[in-house]
Amino acid sequence: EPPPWLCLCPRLPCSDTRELCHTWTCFIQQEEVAAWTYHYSTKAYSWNYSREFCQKHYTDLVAIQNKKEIAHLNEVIPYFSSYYWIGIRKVGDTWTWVGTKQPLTEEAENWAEHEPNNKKNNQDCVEIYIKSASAPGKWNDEPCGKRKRALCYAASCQDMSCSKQGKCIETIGNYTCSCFPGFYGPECEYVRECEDLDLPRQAFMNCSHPLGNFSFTSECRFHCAEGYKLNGPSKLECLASGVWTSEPPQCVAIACGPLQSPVHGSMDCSPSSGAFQDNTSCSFRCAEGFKLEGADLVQCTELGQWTAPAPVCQGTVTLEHSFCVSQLVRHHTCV
Ligand SMILES: [Ca+2]
Repeated sequence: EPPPWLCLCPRLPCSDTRELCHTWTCFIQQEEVAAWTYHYSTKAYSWNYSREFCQKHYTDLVAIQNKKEIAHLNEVIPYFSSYYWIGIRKVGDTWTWVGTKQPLTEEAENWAEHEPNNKKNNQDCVEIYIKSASAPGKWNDEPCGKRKRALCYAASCQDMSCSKQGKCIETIGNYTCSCFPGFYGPECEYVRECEDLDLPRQAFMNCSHPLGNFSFTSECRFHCAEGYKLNGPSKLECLASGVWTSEPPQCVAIACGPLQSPVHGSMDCSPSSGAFQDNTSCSFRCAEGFKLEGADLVQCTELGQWTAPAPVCQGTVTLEHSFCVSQLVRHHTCV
């Protein structure tokens, strides 16, 4: 991993934007100069006021990523006799990048010869010798109260960049968007759409569309008219890829369970087709010498249930109890 000071997150602590920071460090790997634009004050201020100026109008005092960035600054910023403050100062006894509060590492240092010399023991802030003849772009420690121009940077990515629907990646003086799944467009302003759903027969559909009609994160729930039941999922979701989680369900007519003709009797159903669907009715008769016990007509309701259980045909002849037991007689009255 690159040293932490390379990872500059102007708005959030590094730990909160690790992925973003990692992207920014890629600029170093790609040897890009900078991921933002530079600005400077036309008046000269103390270091503290310079920082306030930068934070008010831009992002912060510059935090330098590498030698190439220093060369770039030395090229684009004009010469000013008292030079420019940058975002390093002594904290305790350690030179620190103030934006990230990370200590200055040896490989990042760019001190002029014999600096930092801490002359008179009060040189706690750092200037950059922009366009100096003898040490262009080098650093020098100076008393913080001295007046110099503020050298600021402004990050290009803002809170609303990429419509908050993508990762904002700083480029030189601009940014690009890497859209999150489900979004597209230069600013990630568009949301992926799924096909419109046709309402299945005998079905009701209840949809929510947080981001757009039949689009990513839309959800549709289904239920069926009375006498029908769902065959398939009760809920579909539109995925980031722009397809539904599955095909829509179908509503199929509800059927009642099988009915059997009573022993010593008969059953007559209409309609007489094999499946006992909604509105089927069955009537029962018993053979000669048997009496029907229960309902003589049952119907299949819209809830898929018979209005009553199938009846039994009971014998009218009374038999001796011992005979019943020995012959395993059923459907007769035994005494
Ligand atoms: Ca000095």
